[in-house]
Amino acid sequence: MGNVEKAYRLAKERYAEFGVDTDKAIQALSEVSISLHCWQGDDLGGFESPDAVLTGGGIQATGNYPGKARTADELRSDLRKTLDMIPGKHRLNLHSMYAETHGKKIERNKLLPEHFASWIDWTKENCSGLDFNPSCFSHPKAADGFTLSHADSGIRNFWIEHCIACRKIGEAAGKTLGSPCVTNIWIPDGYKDIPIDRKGPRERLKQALDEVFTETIRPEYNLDAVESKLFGIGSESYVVGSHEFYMGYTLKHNKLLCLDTGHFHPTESIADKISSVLTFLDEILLHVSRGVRWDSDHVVILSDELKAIAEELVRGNFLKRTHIGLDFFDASINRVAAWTIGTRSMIKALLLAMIEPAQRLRDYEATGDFTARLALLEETKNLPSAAIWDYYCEQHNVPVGMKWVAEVKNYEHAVLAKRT
Ligand code: RNT
Ligand code: ZN
Repeated sequence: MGNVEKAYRLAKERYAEFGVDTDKAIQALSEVSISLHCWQGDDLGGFESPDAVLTGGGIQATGNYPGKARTADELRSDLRKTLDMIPGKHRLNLHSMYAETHGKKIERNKLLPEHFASWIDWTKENCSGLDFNPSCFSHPKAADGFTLSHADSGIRNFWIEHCIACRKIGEAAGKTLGSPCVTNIWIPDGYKDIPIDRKGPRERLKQALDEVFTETIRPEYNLDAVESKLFGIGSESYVVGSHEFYMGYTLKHNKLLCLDTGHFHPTESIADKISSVLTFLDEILLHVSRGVRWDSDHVVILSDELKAIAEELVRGNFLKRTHIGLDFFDASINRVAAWTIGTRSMIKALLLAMIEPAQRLRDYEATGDFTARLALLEETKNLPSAAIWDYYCEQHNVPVGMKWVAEVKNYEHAVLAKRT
């Protein structure tokens, strides 16, 4: 028996003393899929054209670490490498600007499922499903920062058509892959400085969304989500699609609300929102990210906030109603490593939540023994969870501990370094 298994056996006994079945927990963990965002691999560049407009929307990646994927094949290769470092079966989250049009310029409002055929095939081989996003930024028609809520009906209609096209692509992907595609709409619309009219753009956005969602698509193929934001770079004073706006919209129209962990006031807890919104909504989408000061998209780490989110999902039995997507982009470190760190952290957080001595904590709470509740929460923090995690990785044939870093460095030397 190797050391990893030996350590697991001991850890399993320790957890059993607290009434936790670690075998059961790792089985449950293997059933959770995380949606990996394609855009970490190329700093949100996409493949529309080499001279694509790469800014706008306040979501530009910073850093110039060498080796960024330049083509869809390179991106898929990097994603494959990432998946090899991550235990479990996961999903791919694609943006429409990663279409493969084979040199032909296709306007975003004319995109079709065929432009994503290679992605869908690849997903079938490598992932458990595909999620999708209209790209309402990095485009001349988004240059002034407004899209679906634009005052110009021509521009508004272009983005409405784009979102409709994306829902159809989502539907086709969901049908082919046998797993519903979550198509998430995020728009950058907002003002840097104080607006006079906060109402008008919101009325236009509501109307535009109604048009986007006119056609009913079967939920076993496509699920619609909308993503709010408090502010962005260049939209500090006003964002049309605020939390209250989309909360209202999703409740009224039974859509999925997307909560991005970087899109709230820095002291707000996203974990605390989950049980509130899921009291009224059927399902939600999470964009797990890490806000640092004004940036909302640092690589996810095993922070208290991440742990709290995972705890809420497990404690509330919300995993079946929550689609977990990642949303960060860092161009200052190896991109495959960034993906791997963020995804492994998300899975670790879920594992920690699943091996929490839940019953005992609930009993303490129910009997009003808040002293023991706090004491056990603290004692739980350094139970030997690392041994469970290592064993989980080993069981799933992915590198244990820092071994994955060595593998990613090899990949960097062999593949990434050759991209100039
Ligand atoms: C931007 C949103 C959005 C994007 C991706 C690329 O603030 O978080 O989700 O990051 O769609
Ligand atoms: Zn997001």
